[in-house]
Formats: sequence, C-alpha cells, structure tokens
Amino acid sequence: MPLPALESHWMPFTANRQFKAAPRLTARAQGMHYWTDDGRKILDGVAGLWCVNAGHGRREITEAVTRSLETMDFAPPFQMGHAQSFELANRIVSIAPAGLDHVFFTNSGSEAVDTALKIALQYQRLKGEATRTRLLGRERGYHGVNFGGTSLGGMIGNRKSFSAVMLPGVDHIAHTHDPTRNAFTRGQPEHGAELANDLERLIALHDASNIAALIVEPIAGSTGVIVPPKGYLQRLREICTRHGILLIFDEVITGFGRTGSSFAAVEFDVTPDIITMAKGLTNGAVPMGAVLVKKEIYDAFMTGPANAIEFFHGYTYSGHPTACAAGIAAIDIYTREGLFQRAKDMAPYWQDAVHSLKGLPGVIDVRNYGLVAAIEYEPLAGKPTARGFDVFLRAYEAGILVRAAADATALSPPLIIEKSQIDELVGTLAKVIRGA
Ligand code: PXG
Repeated sequence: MPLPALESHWMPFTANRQFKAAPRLTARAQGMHYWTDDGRKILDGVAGLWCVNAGHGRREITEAVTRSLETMDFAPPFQMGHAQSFELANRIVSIAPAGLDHVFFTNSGSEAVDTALKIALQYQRLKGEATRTRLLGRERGYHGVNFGGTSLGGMIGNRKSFSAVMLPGVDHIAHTHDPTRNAFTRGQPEHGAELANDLERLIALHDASNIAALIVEPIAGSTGVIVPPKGYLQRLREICTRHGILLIFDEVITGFGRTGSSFAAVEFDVTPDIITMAKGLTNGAVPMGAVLVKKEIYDAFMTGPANAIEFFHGYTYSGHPTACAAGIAAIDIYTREGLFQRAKDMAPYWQDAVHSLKGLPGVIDVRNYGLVAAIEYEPLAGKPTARGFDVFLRAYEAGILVRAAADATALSPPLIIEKSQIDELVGTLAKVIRGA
C-alpha cells in the first residue's frame, strides 16, 4: 500500500511531529518478526507492546477469530450472553491462582484497572465498610490512562496536565527502585522488602478504616522493569490482610507467562484479591482486558433481589465474541505449547545474555526476571530520556524492536524466542549501545 498522508491521525504516546517527519511503519508480522513497509525484517524484542506472547500470526487465533466473526459478529452483553465469554472466563480461571475465580471483561488494561477500582469500592460498601473510599497506588506505577488509572499511577508525564481532576482520596506508597543497593541484580533484588512498610505509614496517616484498596504492578513495566525485592510482595499482602485492604495486582504486563508462570501472583506465590489483565489475554490480536476477582468479592455482590443488576458497570464490547474467540485460542496455545514453562526454562539464558551488557559505555543497571529485562543508561546531561530514545531509534535501524522507558531500554520478547534470537537481540543492542 502506498504511504497515505500521515497528518490526520493523532498518534498515541508518540512524538507526532518527529514521527511524521521520519515515520517508522510496520507492514507485516510473523513469528518473532515484523517487516517494515520498505521490506526490512525487524526482530521483535518487546512482543509488539508486551502483548504478543505466543509470537505473531498464530493461525489458530486467526481461524478462531474468523470463525467467530462469520458466525456472530456482535452479541449484546447486557442481560444477554453467548457461550464464548463463559468459556473464556473458565479458561482464565483454570490458569489463575487458587481462589480467584470470577472474571469481568473489559476492552483494555486501562478499563480493567478502572473496573477493578470500582469493584473494590462497591465491595467495601457491600461489606458495611462504606468509609473505605481511599485508593492507594505506588510511585512509578502505571495503570493505564483512564482517570482512575492515571490517578493511581505514579508517572509524572501522565499526571501533570490533569492534576486538578485526579481522583480525590488517592495516595501513593514509595517505589522500590534502589540502584544504589540493587544495581545489576539478577532476578529479585535482595534489598528493599522493608519498603512495603511504607504502606503502614499511609495507614497511620489515613487510618485503615478509610482505605479500600492498594493497586501495584508485581513487576513495574512502563517505568523500566522494576522487579520486586525478595519478600516485598509477601509483606504488602500481609499488611493488606491485617488491615482489611484489598490488594490488586495489575498484571497487564506480567500476566500470561512473562514471569515464567501464568501470572506473577503464581510465580511469586502471593495471592491478591483482584488481578487486572489485558495484552497477552488475546496474544494482542484483538483488544481485550479482564478483571479476575476472588469468590468472596463476587459473592458479596450477589446479594439483594435476584432481579436487580448487582454492578452498574460494563462496556458495549465487554466479552465481545471476536475477542473471546482470540482469548480462548491464545490460552489454548499457551497451555498446549507450555509457553509459560518455556519462558521459565529460557530465563537463565536470557539473564546471562542481558547481563553481558554490564560494562558497556553508559550502562548503569541491568534488571531482569522471567523473559523481561531493562538496561538503564546514565542520562545525557540536561537531556533526560534522550539517550533511551536514541537507543530505540538506532536499534530499530539496526533491525531490532525495543522499547524506550525514559533512559532505559525495556525488553520483553515473545515467549517463543530461541536462544539464537536472544543472542541476536542482545548482540545488536550491544553494538547500538557501543555506538552511542
Ligand atoms: N496496566 C499496566 C501495568 C500496563 O502496563 C495498562 C495498565 C493499560 O493497558 P491499555 O491496554 O489500556 O494500554 C498497561 C499498558 C510501555 C507501555 O511503554 C506499556 C503499556 C502501555 C503503553 C506503553 O511500556 N502498558
């Protein structure tokens, strides 16, 4: 297709003028690769955008989606149902941590987060704890871009223009990124479990009777892969339980195998009350998100007259048949091919590969877990984020797709990556870093 005019599309999270002056267009994808509009082959080091966990162009997903579209293009989701959404909910529960067994469908991670926050607030009310209206997040968190998620997130760029309308009653615990003690840690850092005690500080400030929920990413993704210190998530769980605060894990990035288990909750053996997910749920093929809750939460809603709507919330496209078909097919692939275990088996090789970048010019930290990693650079004087973006641009020219997270490069390849492709990805990145 000839290149269309680029002006009309206002692109998301993009430097529009820079992009339109020098566009980067993908045209095709298969397996571990993209092809650009001018025919260059690019090794995908970020699973599209943390979502194509089973690799690109999976025929089973294409066929399931096609079949679904041909059979029933749309189904009304309110006061009506279709078999595929129930089937997908069952599949999600089958790979979920024990005790989390009811699924509410959304169309994105952002919607999953805002849905989860609403569930938490109404749950506390239903339990007779209506004063629990405060919501807690964590600095450097990312929970999507809707008003709830923006408020609970802790990234300055996403918040500063909207400061006046951030949700009231929100507070943030400290982040766990501590390069002075943990730089170049392989896997979970040794230091920082005590940072979970910052939750106690906010409880002492606001009183637990006013706090509904805490939302955190088990591994923070967008802010450059912040792996939880050993014991940290366990301590958050323990404090939340002791104070009646719901713990929400935002697993939009960590779900579906990224850590080497189905969910980070399983991997770290810490069970939250609610999990949000999206991305890998459909292998990125069709937009979809979901909120997974424990039985006690669902049961708390299932009171009152049986003919009354229990939760005044939902989207026209909640449980859209096309998305459900993609989700079922994706989970089938993950389980049939053992891709979560594959990620775990490949993780030591991945870890050695990314840590080989230690010592290259400007590299001040390498972090990893499962099949995710970040390489952080000393920022250029007076130009924060410029170096990370420059690496991204030159990496793309050199044939690999990576993701810039401020002055870090984030890597999260499809879980089907081969050792030779890890070598290619990391080897090319090393050349790019050396040439900086
Ligand atoms: N929560 C988390 C933890 C995410 O990573 C969302 C919620 C929102 O999902 P949607 O589907 O509404 O985008 C995300 C999304 C990056 C990057 O650069 C990551 C995301 C989005 C955009 C950029 O790492 N993750």
